[in-house]
Amino acid sequence: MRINQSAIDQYNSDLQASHEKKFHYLKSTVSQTDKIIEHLQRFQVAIPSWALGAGGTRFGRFSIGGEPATLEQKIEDVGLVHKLNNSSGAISLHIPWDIPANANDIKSLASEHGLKFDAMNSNTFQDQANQALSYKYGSLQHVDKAVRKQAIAHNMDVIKYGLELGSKSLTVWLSDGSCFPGQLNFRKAFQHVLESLEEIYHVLPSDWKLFIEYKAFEPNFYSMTVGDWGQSLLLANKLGPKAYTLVDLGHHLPNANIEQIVALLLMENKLGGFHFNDSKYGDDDLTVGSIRPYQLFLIFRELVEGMNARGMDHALDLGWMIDASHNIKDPLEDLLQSVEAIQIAYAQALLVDDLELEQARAENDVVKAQEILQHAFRTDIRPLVAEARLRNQAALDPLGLYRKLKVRQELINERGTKSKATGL
Ligand code: LRH
Ligand code: MN
Repeated sequence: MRINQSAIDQYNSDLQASHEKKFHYLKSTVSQTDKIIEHLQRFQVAIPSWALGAGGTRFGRFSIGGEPATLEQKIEDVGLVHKLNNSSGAISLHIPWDIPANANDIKSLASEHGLKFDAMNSNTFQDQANQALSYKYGSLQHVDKAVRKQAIAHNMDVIKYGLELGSKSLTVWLSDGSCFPGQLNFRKAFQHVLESLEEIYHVLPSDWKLFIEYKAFEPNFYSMTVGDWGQSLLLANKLGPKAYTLVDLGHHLPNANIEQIVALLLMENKLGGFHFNDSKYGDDDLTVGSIRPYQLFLIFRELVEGMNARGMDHALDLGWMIDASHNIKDPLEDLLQSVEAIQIAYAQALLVDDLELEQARAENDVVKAQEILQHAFRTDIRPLVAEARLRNQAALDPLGLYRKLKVRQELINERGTKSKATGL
């Protein structure tokens, strides 16, 4: 299924008048709107290839119909999201779930949809049918050198696929760890992971980045060998300048101050990118901004301050990716909501007057500092985000148009109700 530009233009013209009214009122109440809109127009968030079907838990999975059963159909679905919001111009592949049969064909199909290939993801957290050695007790940490070698070789294969597709980064998330006290020699496990990553780092192309994604628990429930930002940073520092940490918002212990972690990793120039989602308890992989929108805003405050302090390009110098799993929502609607929530948090963060805030901090005027932040967070910035889309020839209301065009029903008509997407 494709969405024509004329459908978007027609839809926008129906909404134009009410949009203009809201946009002009907002322009009259906030300064530097054009600068913020320019930032929003350049800001692209990559879509995970593994979040285009119905996710599930060990308790069950409820299909939604019209799921993409092939890599080509996954690219088509990300293309639909990108056509509607013109802010999702990249897909992040997971190997072996998305091995391209013919890289050139896949590359040209992606460019037809205006898509690039973001970070490649390796997978040594599942055993594949034709796999010689099991990852039951870990992969890069494993006590058996042969298992580590197998996992290293897999990561090198993933880099090869990425090179063919034009990707520029590899994300390594390890499920490695232990479930019971006594099971693991923590020092040896960490050393094995470091030595294994050194072999992978050694073959990483010079213009690539290696993202080391940490996670506090699951699927191991006593220790994770790359369990927090400190362990990820330790590895990234020991590996070298191409290695960075990756922050998945759902991978922290309860009440962790993620915005502080982000501030410090940026300060150390070791923040590589994000897996945006939201959660109330564990790695719930819920819609971005659906549970803790204020935390998301505070994280973007630290991102804007930290990136400005380093003269970084907001749109290009960090990996912006979503990592979600959809148990009950239509995946494409969920992704449209997530991109919107990210744009809103980013725009509100840009609204804050940095000098005024620093002045309040210098005077320990705690009340004023909070008022400055919450004024931005309580500003309904959505007309600005919509205007940025309008200037990018996207839909003023992507979700509204998605529903008006009955996209899910169209996909079910094309693919049936039983098609199943690879992924989680
Ligand atoms: C692990 C994770 C990782 C992916 C997987 C699909 O929880 O966040 O980023 O490999 O989800
Ligand atoms: Mn993740």
